[in-house]
Amino acid sequence: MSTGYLWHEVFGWHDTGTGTLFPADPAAGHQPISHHVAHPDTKRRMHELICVSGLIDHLTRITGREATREEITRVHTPAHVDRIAAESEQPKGGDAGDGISPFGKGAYRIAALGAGSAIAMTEAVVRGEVDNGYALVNPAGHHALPETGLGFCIFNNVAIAAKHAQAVLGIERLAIVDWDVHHGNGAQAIFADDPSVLTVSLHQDRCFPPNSGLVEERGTGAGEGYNVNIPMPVGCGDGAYQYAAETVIGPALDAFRPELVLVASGFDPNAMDPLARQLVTTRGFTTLTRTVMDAAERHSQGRLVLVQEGGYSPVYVPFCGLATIETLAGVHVLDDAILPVVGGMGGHDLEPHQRALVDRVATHLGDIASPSSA
Ligand code: 3YP
Ligand code: ZN
Repeated sequence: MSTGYLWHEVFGWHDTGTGTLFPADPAAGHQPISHHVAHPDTKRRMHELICVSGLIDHLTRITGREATREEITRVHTPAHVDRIAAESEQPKGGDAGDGISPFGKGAYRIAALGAGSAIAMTEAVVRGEVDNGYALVNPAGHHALPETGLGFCIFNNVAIAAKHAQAVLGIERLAIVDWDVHHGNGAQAIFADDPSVLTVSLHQDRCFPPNSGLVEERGTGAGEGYNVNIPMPVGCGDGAYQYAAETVIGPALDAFRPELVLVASGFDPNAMDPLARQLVTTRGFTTLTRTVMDAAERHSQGRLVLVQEGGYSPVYVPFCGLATIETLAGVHVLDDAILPVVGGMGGHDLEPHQRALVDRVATHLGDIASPSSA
């Protein structure tokens, strides 16, 4: 068993500015602040815990590279790539596209390194250099659409890796599971009419993007049935997440039988996150990780690649990431120091309204065909 791991120091140099969600603007009442909510220190702290805990000694370091323009434009329009490149040359940088996603000078190359790192980890797994892998990239990617960035995302790292796997690595059918607490709208849109890519998003109901990620969004044309949204009600803990994993995520992967599983791994369902209202602990992330590992074992020769998305608690994200990668690697090096607090708070038992939502999603899984049943 070997697990790939990737982080690059320059991911910690992504400059998100001195606003928190909106740019600093004293006249509008937006006081400057030292840290944007998506400041990269949260992910850097996760990397440092992976090192200091000794988990790093159980992992195989994979080296990333910048994605090429050709690789990025498998997903994004040339106009989007050109705009990011041009704003990236400006002394004060620019914005990914929605006005709340600022970036500093030079961000193009950091974002290209994020996308290229997702590609590099996917190559390492598909070529059998490692069994599975975790690419701790920054900035995130899962909201980015072909023509624009959105929600702190510049390029859609996971979608770019998926297109690369199909174009270059000989993979025909793959699944993208997105457990970031916000909707995986990017992959949903990019692969909407494509039945060769199953997209499953587990997120908080209508959290972000606004009104996105409803159960009824199920893919279009030939892709109908191959997009699965699980819009969890606010206040879901480990029990609700476990029920969603065993009732929808595992069975959807069993129905589809992908050759490769990619995960958009956000830790913002965590119980201390400022940008959502879920209660998940390391127990929940461990359950999610086991669920995709077991499915990849059954259908994909274990080929599983996790790519970092959101997560905004500088205190808890490092433990969530540690537990996730420990699970991938089959080792335990350090207990979750926060679990005695957040794990004992209540809210972790499956509630009837949570069960009802998950059961409603599960009624649609019969539309997913695997190669043998197609
Ligand atoms: C963008 C503005 C409000 C919520 C925020 C979501 C960013 C994120 O973590 N997406 O996965
Ligand atoms: Zn998120």
